[in-house]
Amino acid sequence: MRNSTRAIAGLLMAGAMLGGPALAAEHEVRMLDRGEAGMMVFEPSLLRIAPGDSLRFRASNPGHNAESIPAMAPEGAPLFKGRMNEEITVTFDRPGIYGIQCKPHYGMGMVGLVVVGEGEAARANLEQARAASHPTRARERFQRMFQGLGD
Ligand SMILES: [Cu+2]
Repeated sequence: MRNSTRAIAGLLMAGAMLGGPALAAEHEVRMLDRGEAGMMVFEPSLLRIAPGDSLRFRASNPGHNAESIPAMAPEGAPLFKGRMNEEITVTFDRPGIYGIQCKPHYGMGMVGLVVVGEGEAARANLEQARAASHPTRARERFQRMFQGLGD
């Protein structure tokens, strides 16, 4: 057990040093009636991930779904749409900015922002994503998330 753990750590380190595709990570996002940021939230709501990583949306509370905001997706990126209470896993292969919404609570600001990749590739659709229009609560939360990007 200890040896295999060490072997996996070694592989991860080798991948990181080569700058090549390391093992893709899966990040958990909870869909909550109440979180640290208030009512009806994805938690975390702002994620920076690597191309090829996945998000798994956990139905921590019932009555939510996760789906794309079409105006906030890189050119040519596939859109996704989970059903109510569905724990979907979405893989993000294409660098760029992605907006996520819970359809029934979009108007209450239940949105998330995912940045895939780094540098220019990740920012290719930044202005377009920033310019997307939303209901007031969603717009306010997105503004804070974009500020959180720090660039
Ligand atoms: Cu919701």
